[in-house]
Amino acid sequence: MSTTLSQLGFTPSWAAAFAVVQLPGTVPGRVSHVHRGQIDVLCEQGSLRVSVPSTFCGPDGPATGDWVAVQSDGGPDGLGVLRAMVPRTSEFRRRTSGRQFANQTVAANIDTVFIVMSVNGDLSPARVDRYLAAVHASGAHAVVVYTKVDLSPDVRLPVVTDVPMVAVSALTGRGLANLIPWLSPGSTVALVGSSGTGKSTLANALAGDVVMDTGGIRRHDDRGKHTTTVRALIPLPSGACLVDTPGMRELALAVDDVDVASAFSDVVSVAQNCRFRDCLHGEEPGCAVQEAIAAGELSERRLSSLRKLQREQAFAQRRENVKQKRRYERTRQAEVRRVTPRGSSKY
Ligand SMILES: Nc1nc2c(ncn2[C@@H]2O[C@H](COP(=O)(O)OP(=O)(O)O)[C@@H](O)[C@H]2O)c(=O)[nH]1
Ligand SMILES: [Mg+2]
Ligand SMILES: [Zn+2]
Repeated sequence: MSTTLSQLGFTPSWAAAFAVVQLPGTVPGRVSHVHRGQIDVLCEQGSLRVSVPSTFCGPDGPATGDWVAVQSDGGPDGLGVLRAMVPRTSEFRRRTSGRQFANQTVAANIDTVFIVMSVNGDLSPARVDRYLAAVHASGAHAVVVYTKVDLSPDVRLPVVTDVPMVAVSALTGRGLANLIPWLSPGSTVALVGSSGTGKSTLANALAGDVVMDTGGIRRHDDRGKHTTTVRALIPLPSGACLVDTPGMRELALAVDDVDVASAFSDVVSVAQNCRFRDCLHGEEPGCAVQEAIAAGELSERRLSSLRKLQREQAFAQRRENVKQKRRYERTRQAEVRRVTPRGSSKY
């Protein structure tokens, strides 16, 4: 199947940005999949497997949704070569699980992030708060999409904040039309959420075709691997482009997302009326936040979500500082060894 660049969201402003980085002998393309040391790039000629030179590796390397300049040949084993990355307009990032405390860009150049939650699973407003904070940091807009409403038609959906909320069933098609406002030509939407919430099924429904592998929750858990194996970048009939992401067990904010409060403007704006500037919104007299919670104008959960994320980020920052200090000391020791010839310090 061949795809035109405009179906992938190549707007005139991207063409202009590409012209800036364009190198002779390269073509523009959009990253549809990231493998180890290689990426799949959709371009005018179709899908290209492209090798990623080591200068592009690491946390700032290409992610699904990136616009890149590729040379269609010249790589090892006849692969293409990544030559340049076009600067991003937005990036949805997370901290990888495990002890590395490294950041990962899940999707780049996203206009709207659909936070996908299934109504039959554990509907967790606290988790939505967490995703909302990550979307806020990404520079994209957020929509909460509640899926599988056919399973629990009477469920009461939690209203989280003033973020748009849409309830759908990918199986019956109910509610899908309400997503149209975010699927205009040239725009890119990313689906994020835990695995099994129905992201790939929703992608197939919006594509009107089976473009993604979907799997039961059980099969996914048993094998402990993602069932999202087809493409992650899907041009939709509406002219929008969709990015499906592998499910995440728990979303941790990127290590350097320090300004968590900016994603909680509802809490912050009320807090401006606290009597004390350094109010911790606990037992202090004249705490406007506690007053708003008592009056039912602010949910207590929003305050606790903010606090939890702030604690987590402070911890991640301390870890990061220790890591950088160690790295600095290692380089310094290496330098000392380099300028001090072996044996010269003996006497
Ligand atoms: N009843 C119902 N099941 C759904 C719906 N959407 C997805 N599912 C099922 O939920 C399971 C996980 O779906 P999948 O799309 O693979 O989830 P993903 O991990 O988020 O990509 C599959 O068994 C789907 O058939 C829906 O709208 N209604
Ligand atoms: Mg999936
Ligand atoms: Zn207060």
